[in-house]
Amino acid sequence: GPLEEVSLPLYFGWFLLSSIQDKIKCTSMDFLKTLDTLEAFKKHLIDFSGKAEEVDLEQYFQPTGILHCTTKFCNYGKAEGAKEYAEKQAVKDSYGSLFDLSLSALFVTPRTFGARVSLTEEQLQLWPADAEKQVESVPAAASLPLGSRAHVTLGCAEGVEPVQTGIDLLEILTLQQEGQQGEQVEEMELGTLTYYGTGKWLLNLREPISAPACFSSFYG
Ligand code: 2AM
Repeated sequence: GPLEEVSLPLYFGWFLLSSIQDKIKCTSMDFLKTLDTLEAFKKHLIDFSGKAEEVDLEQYFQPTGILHCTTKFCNYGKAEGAKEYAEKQAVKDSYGSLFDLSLSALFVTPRTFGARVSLTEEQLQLWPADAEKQVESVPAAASLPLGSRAHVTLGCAEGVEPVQTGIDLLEILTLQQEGQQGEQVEEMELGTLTYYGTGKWLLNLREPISAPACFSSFYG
C-alpha cells in the first residue's frame, strides 16, 4: 500500500554520536587551517580557485549537517535496490545498534572534504554489494575492495552535492590502486599528507579516530 512505499528512508547509515561530532569538527578544522598555510598547498592553489589566489578552506567548505556514513541511499524507495536493502536480515538486526567506526584518513578536493571510514567485517555486512560499482565517472572503482567508498562528508564546496564526496574518495583510491604513489608532501602531527594531483589531497591518520555511531536511517 502507499504507506509501505513512504516507509523507506532517504538513506540508511551510521550516525556519529554528538560528543565525537564535536571532536571531529575540531580536528578537521585544525587540519584545514594547517593545510591552508603549507607551501605545497599554495603551490597548487590554482586547482581550487582557478586562480593562484588564496582560499580560506574553512569558508570554502560548507558544513552538510549531522555527521554520518551513508550505507544505502534509498531516496524514499526510488533508488535501485532500496527495498531489498531495507529487508536484509543484517539491516533489521543492526537497526538502532551502536558501532565503532574507524576514521583512517582525511581528504580534500576542490569539491569536497571528507573522512575515509575503514569498515570491519561486521560493518561490511551492512554495506551494499554494488556501492563501488555504481559510479559511472570512476569505472575502475568497480575493482576496489568492498567498502572502499565508505566515508563521512565533512563539507562541500558551494553548489556541490554531498554524493560527490564518496566519488572523490574512489578517485583517489583508484589512483593508488593503479600504482600512483602520489607526492608525499608533509609529515604532519596527524599523519602523512600526500598529493595526488588536480587538487586531491589525502592525510593518512597516524592514529585512526574511533567514532561511536548508531546505525539508523534518515527521513528528512
Ligand atoms: P554522502 O554520504 O557523501 O554524505 C543525503 O543526500 C545523503 O545521501 C548524503 O549523505 C549523501 O552523500 C548521500 N547520497 C546522496 N545521493 C547518493 C547516491 N546516489 N549514492 C550514495 N549516497 C548518496
